[in-house]
Amino acid sequence: MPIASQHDQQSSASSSVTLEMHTELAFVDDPPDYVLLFCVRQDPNAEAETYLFDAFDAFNTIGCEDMIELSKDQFCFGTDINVTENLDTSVIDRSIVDLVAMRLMRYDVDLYKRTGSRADRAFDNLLRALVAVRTSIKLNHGQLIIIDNKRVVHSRSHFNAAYNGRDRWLKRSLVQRY
Ligand SMILES: O=C(O)CCC(=O)C(=O)O
Ligand SMILES: [Fe+2]
Repeated sequence: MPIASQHDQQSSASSSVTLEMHTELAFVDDPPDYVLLFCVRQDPNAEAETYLFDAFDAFNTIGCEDMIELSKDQFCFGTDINVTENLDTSVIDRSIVDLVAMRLMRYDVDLYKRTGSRADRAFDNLLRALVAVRTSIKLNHGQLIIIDNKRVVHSRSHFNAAYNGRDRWLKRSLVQRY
């Protein structure tokens, strides 16, 4: 739900800013496999839009060199503001793409730490390819979407929040295979 103090931050409690493109928990060793978003209440003006970006489609349009770059253990993602655990954010040894499984391991525009190397260009080229395959959904009450977190990047438009008990309300679950 929107929280006034986080209205313009990159958090799921924001509302006045676009929540940037991400997969869940990009900064952990093994991010969750699925994200479930259940809409308890849509925003009264039905402005909020959830955007989905299928990496399988994006992979088709980026070059081999970028794919190889993205598969190297050389990317660093910081933790997000809702994570209170003391995680080490200095890890620069994560890959974005698993080339064998053709899976997207992680992606987060806000948390990505640039290094000024060739890796940044591959990150940006993937961003362009993802943006080109964007689809969207306006979740209505009672609807649930299940997002494959190792295939699909998601984000959310800005929307109006009134903090009057009638704001948009989603419940999120993260699911891990074992
Ligand atoms: O509000 C949305 O539609 C998506 C929010 C989101 O990305 C999340 O809660 O992880
Ligand atoms: Fe999310």
